[in-house]
Amino acid sequence: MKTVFSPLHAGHAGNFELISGAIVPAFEKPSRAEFIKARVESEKLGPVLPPETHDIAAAKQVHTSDYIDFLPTVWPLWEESGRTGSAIPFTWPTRGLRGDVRPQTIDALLGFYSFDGGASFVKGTWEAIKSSYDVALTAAALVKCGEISAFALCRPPGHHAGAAFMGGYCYINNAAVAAQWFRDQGARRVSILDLDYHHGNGTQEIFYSRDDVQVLNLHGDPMTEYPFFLGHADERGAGAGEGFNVNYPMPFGTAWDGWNASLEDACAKLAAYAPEVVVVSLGVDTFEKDPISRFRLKSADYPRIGRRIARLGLPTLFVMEGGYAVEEIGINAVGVLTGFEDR
Ligand code: FKS
Ligand code: ZN
Repeated sequence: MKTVFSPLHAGHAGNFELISGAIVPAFEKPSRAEFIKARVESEKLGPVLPPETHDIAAAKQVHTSDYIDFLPTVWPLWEESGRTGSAIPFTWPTRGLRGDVRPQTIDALLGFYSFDGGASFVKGTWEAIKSSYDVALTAAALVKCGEISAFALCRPPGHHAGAAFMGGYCYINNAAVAAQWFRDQGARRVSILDLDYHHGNGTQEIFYSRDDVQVLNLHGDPMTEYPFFLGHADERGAGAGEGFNVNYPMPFGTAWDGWNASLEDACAKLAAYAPEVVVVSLGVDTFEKDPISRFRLKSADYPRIGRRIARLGLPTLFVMEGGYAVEEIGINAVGVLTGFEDR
């Protein structure tokens, strides 16, 4: 399997986040991608290719044009306002406030285009976002051109980003962009299988009213787990999309047996939908030693996931999302991929 990777992710570094009452270095850090790349190489998964540069237009097929245009302006506006450090949102137009009026200062715009303070900017953040987008589309093109599968080693991740907002370490929704790109290239139906520990609220929002992209999501129950405000089992899609969004919220402590039962059900629904291509939002923060998550999957479980996905017999694009146990992130992520190749 070919991997697409860009070193430009590394400029998105030194970010901070608010967690458990303290501001700490962000868990989403450059070494994550480097450990995965190292494991791709040591396991001889296949060649590691640089991305080709893609026009930003494909991002605007799933995100609003004004949101995408905002992203490269953040750091310049931040510097113009005389600040250093990290640009972090801190005020949101929630219930009772005006979310329909686009404000004018950088602090206001950061809040207007986000749902939490988890997507911050440093100097190299936009270049990393763009490279992650290029990685996803380059890997998607490999699948379109006949590869059975490809691995988009994206960083930053994407599945929390909605049509007009960032959050949860995510800016451009790489998996959604790729799925839409497959549609625009002629695929009639695309399935997105989101295996990250956290619900892919952005992906759900983007495709919620559509029947041409099926979205299946396995995750920690939002009653108790981030992102809290989406991802319940009764969210099944709207209008033409009714029945094409499927959520599998699971309790803290879920281990292989419980998680695999959800995977089996999701795979059955996916097979019944008969898509032309599958996009896997590959998060490995379901791991028992993940520092911010509460499922109990073991390293030996990840190849089993890959084997199950391979049994669908469909062209498959793997798009990297979360995973914070950096020592094992490569073993687990690449474990899915070698499992897919049944080796
Ligand atoms: C407050 C604590 C909230 C945010 C967790 C974000 C998870 C991101 C992810 C992704 F795949 F997008 F990377 N924790 N700062 O793993 O879902
Ligand atoms: Zn996650």
